[in-house]
Order: sequence, then structure tokens, then C-alpha cells
Amino acid sequence: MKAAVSSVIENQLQNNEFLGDVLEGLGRKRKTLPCKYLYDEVGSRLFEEICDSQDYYLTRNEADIFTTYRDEIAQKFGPETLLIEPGAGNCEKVEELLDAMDSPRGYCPIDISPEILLEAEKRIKKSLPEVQVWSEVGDFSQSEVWNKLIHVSSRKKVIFFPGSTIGNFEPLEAERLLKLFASNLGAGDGLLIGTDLVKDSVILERAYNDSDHVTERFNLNLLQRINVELGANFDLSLFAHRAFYHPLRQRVEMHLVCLKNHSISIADTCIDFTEGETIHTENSHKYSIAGFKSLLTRSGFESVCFWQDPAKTYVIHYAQAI
Ligand code: AVI
Repeated sequence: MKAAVSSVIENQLQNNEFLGDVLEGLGRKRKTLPCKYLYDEVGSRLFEEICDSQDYYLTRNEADIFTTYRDEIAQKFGPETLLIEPGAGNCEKVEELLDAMDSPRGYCPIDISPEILLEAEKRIKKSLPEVQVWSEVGDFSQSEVWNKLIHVSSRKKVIFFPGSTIGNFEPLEAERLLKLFASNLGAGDGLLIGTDLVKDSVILERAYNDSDHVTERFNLNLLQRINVELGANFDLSLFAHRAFYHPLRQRVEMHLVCLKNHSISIADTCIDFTEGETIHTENSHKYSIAGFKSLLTRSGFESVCFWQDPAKTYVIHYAQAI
């Protein structure tokens, strides 16, 4: 009973934060919504579908790099390394790497979803029973969850941050996050991180406007989530998905474009929309190799090496904390 009551309170707190963020974002002159809210249950499922789609090359090409170079990557870590994965989700990408590592000290996935972590932990314990797993529930962009990992001792730590997730942070936020990572590592500890490369806008725009319209559903689902969880009354047919490459900012921007003047309400607040205005829902920053190396340097790391797919669309960087 106690557990049930505390989970109700936790849900309410989360909903309050969600409502506050939504009202703040939609109250701005240029409307925006934080991209972290794209990932409810439906959104996470749609994102998995995006990753499997032909047009979204990132996941496939990153996986190819891991398959080709996993032994070389694992050798860089050395024996008895503790692997930490912020935002691990279902921990799908790590098994191949753990398997290639020499006597791994263990694996620490961090994620905000306890359910997903529990499932992943069970799976890893089954497929790699010799690997110790310490899961931590929390927001990896905040220092609190990192403090909980201090008790896990190891001769070497490597933070594993694949999937071009760093691209969803504004450059200054990305620097802040990498500095947080560096502050939780000792000198010589590692960072293995995936980044999508700057490239022809046609290829980039196709990846975020896939021919099966999964990204469109993923983007629009955010309004549906606000309707379901916050009792809003968005009419999804009055918004369209738009994703385009912004060459100066070196990022793909995802928006929801309003198709007709109208108003909606969320928790007694009325919000007006004008035809043509957009809600900015996500940025995916693309980096050159040199550009990312300089971000690493500014954040307390020194670049050691990197690996690429044959078509040179994507990079996995390995860096050491200074
Ligand atoms: C999770 N993240 C790295 C994806 C990206 O490419 O920015 C999210 C995504 N948004 C639309 N398609 C994929």
C-alpha cells in the first residue's frame, strides 16, 4: 500500500514538472518543447522503429563500426575496466562490447526508467553471467546519480555514450555534460562516444523525414502525450511534421508546424497558434571530426583515436580524461 501511494505521488510530481515545462515552452514567443518528452512508451517504440528504418542510417552505421572494431576498441580500455552507460535504455548496444572486453570489472547502466533497467539487467546477467551489473535509476545529466556510483571501485572506468545522443544537446549544454562526465572520471579513464557527421543535407533530411513517416508519428506523438497526460485538447490534424538541416548551426531541427489559426487549452491555460508558426521539438547537432575533438578538449578530455564506417557517415571517438 505504502509503495502504491509513493508511486502515485511520484507520478504526480513528474506530471507537475511535465506541465510546468510544457506551459513554459509554449508560452515563449518561439514555441518549444523539451525533446526528452518525446520518449513516453509510444515514443520510445516509435524511436526503435526509426532506428530500424532504411533512411535513418545512424544506428545501422554505428552498429557496423562496433561489429568491425569491437576488439580494437576493447583493447584500448585494457583489462578490468568498469563500463558506465548513461541513458542506457534497454542496454542493447553494450553486450557486444562487454563480450570483447578483457575481464570487465562490471557494467553500470544509468537510466530514468527503473522498469527498462530491470529488464536489461536480467538479460545481461543471463547472456554474460560473469559480468557484475550495478544499475542506477536517475537523470544522467545531474550529478546526484553519479554520486551513487562512487562506491563501485575499479582500476579503470570508461563512459560509453553511443547513439549520437550528445547531438541532442545544445553545444554549451553538451560541453556541460561532457565536463560532468570528466569530473566523474580519473586521469586516464575513458569516454567512448558516438557522433553523427556533418554531411550532405539531402542525406540528413531524408534521415529525419523517413519515407514510412515514422519520424512524423514520433514528433506528433508529443502532442498526443500532452493530451493524454495533461488533459490538453490538441487536434493533431492541425499540425505537420517538419525537419530540416540548418547549415550554420550544423543541426537538423525538428518542428511541428501549425496549419491553421486556432487555440488549445492545457490545465486552464489557453494557448493561441497562428498558421505557419512552429513548435520546435528537437535539435540533432552534427559534428566534424575536428569540431568534436575541440569540444572534447574544452570539456576536459584528450582525443585518443576514432573509428568510422566505410561510407564515413558516422564516428565513434575514444578520449581520455585529463
Ligand atoms: C536519440 N537521438 C540521437 C535521435 C537523433 O537522431 O537526434 C532522435 C531522433 N529524432 C528523430 N529521429 C531520431
